[in-house]
Amino acid sequence: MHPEYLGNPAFRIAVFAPFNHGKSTLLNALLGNRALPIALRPTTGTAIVVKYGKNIKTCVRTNDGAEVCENGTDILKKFAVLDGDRCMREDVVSVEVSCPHSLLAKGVELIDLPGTDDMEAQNHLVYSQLITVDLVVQVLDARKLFTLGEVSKLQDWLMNRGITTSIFVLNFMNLLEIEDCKEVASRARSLAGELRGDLPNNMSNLYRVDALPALRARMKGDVAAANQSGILLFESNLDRIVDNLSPGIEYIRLPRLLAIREQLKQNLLAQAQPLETEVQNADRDRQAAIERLRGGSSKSRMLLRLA
Ligand SMILES: Nc1nc2c(ncn2[C@@H]2O[C@H](COP(=O)(O)OP(=O)(O)OP(=O)(O)O)[C@@H](O)[C@H]2O)c(=O)[nH]1
Ligand SMILES: [Mg+2]
Repeated sequence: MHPEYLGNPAFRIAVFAPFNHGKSTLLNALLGNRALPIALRPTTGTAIVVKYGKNIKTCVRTNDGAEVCENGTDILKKFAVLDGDRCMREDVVSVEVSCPHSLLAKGVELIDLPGTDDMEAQNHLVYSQLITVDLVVQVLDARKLFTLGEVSKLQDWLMNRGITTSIFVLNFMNLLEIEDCKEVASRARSLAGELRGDLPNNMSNLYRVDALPALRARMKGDVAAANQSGILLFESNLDRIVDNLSPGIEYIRLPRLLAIREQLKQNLLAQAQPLETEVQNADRDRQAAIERLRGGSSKSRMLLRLA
């Protein structure tokens, strides 16, 4: 976690889901631009932080200290997309895209993350990023019958780290048969109801967005289609959530620091335990040796006095 975590004025929102759930498509739909790489195979290959800028521009820093900045986002293909073996580039330190958008202009940062459940390195990166964000947007795939168990495992992980602000986006409803929509929607509602966390009562934690139709509608400027895709409602509610949570951001962040500090403490204690046992054993052996010497010959007693 960054040492300036508590003082960072940006409100950070990250998307979270297994690969191919439409995380990048959702963010693109919000931005109204195909800025972030999207594809059918595992795609996003690092944390891409989207910040406000008048024009679209990408800056990549690598571990040799170099920084490459280019207009547009084409260089993401080189630095921020998984290779044919679904591996990330190890030399990339940070990737930032600047983009014009009213949410970003307010100081929001959107973070596109790699998908989980494919490679361990990506999982590790995603989880290390999640503990630094103020709101987690969990994307659900309506075509997969998600169980409460699957989703609440993540929720437990978040809660154990003091992360209580997350919302759900139900994607791919546009690909379901009409008769299945009702059941999936009701399942998602009950799941979101069980996992409300700390959002204000008057704010929903579940949004239906058809990410790809939303992106297409946004790019065409088709307001009716955008409305139908759910992206407009999602966007305006995201705005409300940010307005509502931003003033008390320290109350979101401090519990996380405390939870993480506690976890680190417990980890360190667990690591110290074998050493502690070894020291105790050595102490016990020494005491036993001393006792033996006490009961022994005068030569032993002389050694004892020296001990
Ligand atoms: N039909 C349909 N396709 C979608 C929708 N949302 C996303 N897709 C497609 O699903 C595929 C995966 O989308 P991405 O946005 O790259 O998924 P992701 O979760 O970012 O994937 P990773 O970066 O690999 O973790 C792309 O081919 C998108 O075009 C949707 O609502 N409807
Ligand atoms: Mg992606």
